[in-house]
Amino acid sequence: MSAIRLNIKKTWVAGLAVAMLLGVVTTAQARIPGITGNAAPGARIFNLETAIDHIVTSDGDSFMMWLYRNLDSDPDHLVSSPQYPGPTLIVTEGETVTVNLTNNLTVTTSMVFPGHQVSATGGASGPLAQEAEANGGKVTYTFLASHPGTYLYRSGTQPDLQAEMGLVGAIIVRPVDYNEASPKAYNHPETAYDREFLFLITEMDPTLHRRVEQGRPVDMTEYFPTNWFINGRNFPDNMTQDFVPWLPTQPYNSQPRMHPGEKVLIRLVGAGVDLHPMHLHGNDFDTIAVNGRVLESAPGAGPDLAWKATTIKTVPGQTADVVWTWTGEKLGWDIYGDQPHNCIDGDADGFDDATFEYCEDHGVPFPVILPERDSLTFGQFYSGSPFLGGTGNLAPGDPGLNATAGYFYMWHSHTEKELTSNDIWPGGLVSFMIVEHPSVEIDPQNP
Ligand SMILES: [Cu+2]
Repeated sequence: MSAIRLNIKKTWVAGLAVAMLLGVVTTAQARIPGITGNAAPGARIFNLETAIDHIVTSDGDSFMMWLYRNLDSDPDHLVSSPQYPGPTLIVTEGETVTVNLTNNLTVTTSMVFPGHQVSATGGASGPLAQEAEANGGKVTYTFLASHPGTYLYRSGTQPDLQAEMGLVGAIIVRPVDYNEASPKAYNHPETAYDREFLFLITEMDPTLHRRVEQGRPVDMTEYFPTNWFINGRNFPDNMTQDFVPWLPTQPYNSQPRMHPGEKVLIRLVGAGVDLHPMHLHGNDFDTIAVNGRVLESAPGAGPDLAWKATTIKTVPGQTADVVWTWTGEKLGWDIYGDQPHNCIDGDADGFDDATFEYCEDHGVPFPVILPERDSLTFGQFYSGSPFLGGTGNLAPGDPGLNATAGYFYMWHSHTEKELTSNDIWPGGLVSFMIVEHPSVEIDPQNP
């Protein structure tokens, strides 16, 4: 823990130094971790296998899973484990996508790619898709990534059971003119964003996993989930970084961070069997697309931004792209406190250009007197358990939990039993958007 804390402090100091040196704010883009496969002219080829492995949950439990594993080398992160969810497949509009699946499970499986016209070779035909035999069967699926957007992939063989067992993942199709320095979700300027995050939502019934592990029959009419996941992790595990070694089969976090004034794209994927009303505190958002199609009143008109909401249902099998921002405007107090600022005159929109500070509130004190740090007795975590963090006292002046002094907005399911892991709080469908001071560097590879 202390090493992590030190790194955060070093990052903060380095970010501040860079910002002061340049006199500007760095605008590096956060991106969603995933795999881009093997490129061929106009094509992307992915090699996946299914495998049995285990995940851990935030209440200290573990589950046997059926998972996808990337068989290719990954230039960014060497994920050699099977993973929950499956690797996020990142392709570009117009590419022909090929997925070569090898099935190492003891049951037949297959893959479906909703929203795409798929052809398949190998295996045997099943009710929904071409199926790979148990113990080494192979199928090749091919489709054209015809539209940019956010998509789901999952098992097409007994999907109520196999998707629950872990055979799910996301596909991101970049627009044909995608530019990492000024990204857009779709082929329209009003779908531009500064940072993007994926929230793939699933749920899990512990009893079902025990029965599968023990080879006993499963009755899906008795399905009763008590664990909920964002990108394969429960809260608070989802707030730690991507690719931490202690979660080898759960590589992806769901920790949004931003600077004031940035546009944040959230790609929501309903990958389970239940509806989840996801509530993004802090501001209304615009829903710009559903199922990889822009919500526009005429082709090419761009998103119709009339649908403002604070809560969106993630619907099983459906995806939605929402854009959220936060500026601190008209809060009535200075969000930057005694942090460095540069709000001299503001400009026509009332914001300082460099920091996005709302100038009218500059210097206005927070309306409540906060306790002095020395009056607070909590440490970074409960000390005394190797499961809950380091032991010992915080160093004098250590700010503890919120080392970068960001603003935390809870983003969570409004079905409040889903804020637990098997009836234990904290857990389930919770994350926090952290709004960081502009001088705090956000690692674009790993927010
Ligand atoms: Cu709430």
